[in-house]
Amino acid sequence: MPENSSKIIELNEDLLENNDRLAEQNRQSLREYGIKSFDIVGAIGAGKTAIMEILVEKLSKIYKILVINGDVATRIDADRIGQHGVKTIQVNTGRECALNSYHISQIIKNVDLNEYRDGILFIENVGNMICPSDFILGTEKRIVVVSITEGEWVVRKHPLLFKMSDIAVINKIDLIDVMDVSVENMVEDAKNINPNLKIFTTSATVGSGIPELIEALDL
Ligand SMILES: Nc1nc2c(ncn2[C@@H]2O[C@H](COP(=O)(O)OP(=O)(O)OP(=O)(O)O)[C@@H](O)[C@H]2O)c(=O)[nH]1
Ligand SMILES: [Mg+2]
Repeated sequence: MPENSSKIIELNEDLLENNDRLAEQNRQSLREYGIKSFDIVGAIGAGKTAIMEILVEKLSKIYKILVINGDVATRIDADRIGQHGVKTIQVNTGRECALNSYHISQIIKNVDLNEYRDGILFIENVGNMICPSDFILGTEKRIVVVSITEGEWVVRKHPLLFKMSDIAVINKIDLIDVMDVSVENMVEDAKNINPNLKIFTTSATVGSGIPELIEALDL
């Protein structure tokens, strides 16, 4: 192996090790304040923000909620969530295709976590099925969201993200009549990749499956 390649591999390993260490610190800090945390990963346009809008609308009546939205360039998602009356922080990642634990640690340092004591932190990652696999953020649970419009094979094609998640959501179920996909096969693929996954089929448009998803957050 050329010397440069081994240096690049070492650098990547360092990067991931640092990310894991910071993620653990994030986890500890959030636990200290009794904050339940969830990061939502998944395909571009699968409905991550739409689902979070419903969760925030329902849960903000009971809990203090902080939301971090990762996006390459805009603050559209943070503004959408902000309309539901909760505090949102937008992170623009520029050329980076996922949030990492450093982004979250910087926010945790600068926010008064006491304001969210015993509350909830939701983090929406950049829409991407590959990059977030490498970077844990230090949350209690990871939720992966895909939708039937990405095709029946979207689960099988991205096993890592499903392996690293606790909850899987298959969204846009209201479009089943116009999509030639088998939701049963998608669910089966997710189960085969990770037998511990809790799997939900939802429609953010009509709200189906959302009460079951909230139940699985174990708040
Ligand atoms: N029919 C239908 N449309 C949906 C559903 N969920 C979201 N959409 C639509 O899909 C589009 C994308 O939804 P978003 O919530 O922005 O998806 P996202 O995963 O947050 O997208 P990015 O943050 O850009 O990756 C929007 O036009 C939504 O209205 C659903 O359950 N059914
Ligand atoms: Mg979004």
